Amino acid sequence: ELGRASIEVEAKFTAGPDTEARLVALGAALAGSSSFRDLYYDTPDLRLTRADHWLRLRQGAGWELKCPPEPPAGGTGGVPEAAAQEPPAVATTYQELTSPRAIVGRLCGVLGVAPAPAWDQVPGAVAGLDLQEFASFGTRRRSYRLGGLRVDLDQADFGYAVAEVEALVGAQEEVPAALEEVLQLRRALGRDGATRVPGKMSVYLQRHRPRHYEALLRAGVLAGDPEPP
Ligand code: V4E
Repeated sequence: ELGRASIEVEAKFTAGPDTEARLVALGAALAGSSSFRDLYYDTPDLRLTRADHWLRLRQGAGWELKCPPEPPAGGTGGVPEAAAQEPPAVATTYQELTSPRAIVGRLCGVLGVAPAPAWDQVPGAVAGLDLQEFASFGTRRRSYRLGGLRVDLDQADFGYAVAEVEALVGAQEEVPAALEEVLQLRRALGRDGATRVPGKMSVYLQRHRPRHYEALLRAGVLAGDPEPP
């Protein structure tokens, strides 16, 4: 299972008027434009997102769960306990689950309940686990490809633009090399330096769900602003 895991290494940055020209100059090709709407779900007491688990229905793509990569079996060579508690860094690593069985299994693990037979599809589990929508927003995206990297330039419909460099790898062992590539391209494109750039969700919650946002700051899942807004 872990060998086939889809692990996403990504770093956000602030795009400028020259970002796309820079990408093309570096040899990147426009891979496509898309528009989609994401609906995000959590328990009423926010147990999924406080555990850094992000369940969403992406229009046109289906259900996805973004969550921390599972610790390797055996318990050695994994991320030390302390590192798992650290606030989000400039680059993040998430597993992206798309199969209903994997999604529901992971949700039940986090919530500490046994999967019910009726939860073989995600909507059944969403209803059964009393998950409720807490965020909904649309994104217009332009995607570039450069070697094994993807760069997404996102414009969210609540008035926030953010870009990200992303690598998709199949196994934990490939993460360090991918991380280096991602950070190198981020440096080449952005003016953010070592500054963390908030994702769409962070800004959405801050503006529209301030209590949820505060809860995630306290849980160490989201990082506070490095400077006042
Ligand atoms: C993982 C996560 C969230 C879920 C949304 O992930 P994000 O990559 O921001 O959205 P999007 O639309 O770009 O998804 P993609 O199409 O790339 O799959 S919301 C918050 N997190 C955690 C998180 C974090 N703590 N800090 C940063 C910089 N990013 C994500």
